[in-house]
Amino acid sequence: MAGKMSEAERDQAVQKLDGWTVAADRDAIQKTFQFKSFNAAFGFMQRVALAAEKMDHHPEWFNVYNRVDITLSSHDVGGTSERDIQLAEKADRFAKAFQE
Ligand code: H2B
Repeated sequence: MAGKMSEAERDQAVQKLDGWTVAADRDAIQKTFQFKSFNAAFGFMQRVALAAEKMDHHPEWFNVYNRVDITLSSHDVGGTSERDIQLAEKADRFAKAFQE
């Protein structure tokens, strides 16, 4: 189980990700994904859900129509961990497939 990242570690890792930012009000990372349709958004969510379940690491998310807001944090360590970064990278990869 990956430990909590320091602020510096987290900020550096987030900069390497595509479009993810640190949440304003808590130690978490977030990104808004936009798709062409609800179908594409929900397809993406299903793909992320399967990966999340496999990792035993689950997103906080909100969907309306073609938009999916995702917040990632590691509740067990009370902040951001390497697992959040890994899930963010996976989400980015899956999103590309549903945005083509
Ligand atoms: N997801 C996230 N995002 N953070 C966690 O700390 C976490 C989780 N813990 N999914 C897992 C499940 C924990 O509740 C179980 C008991 O391992």
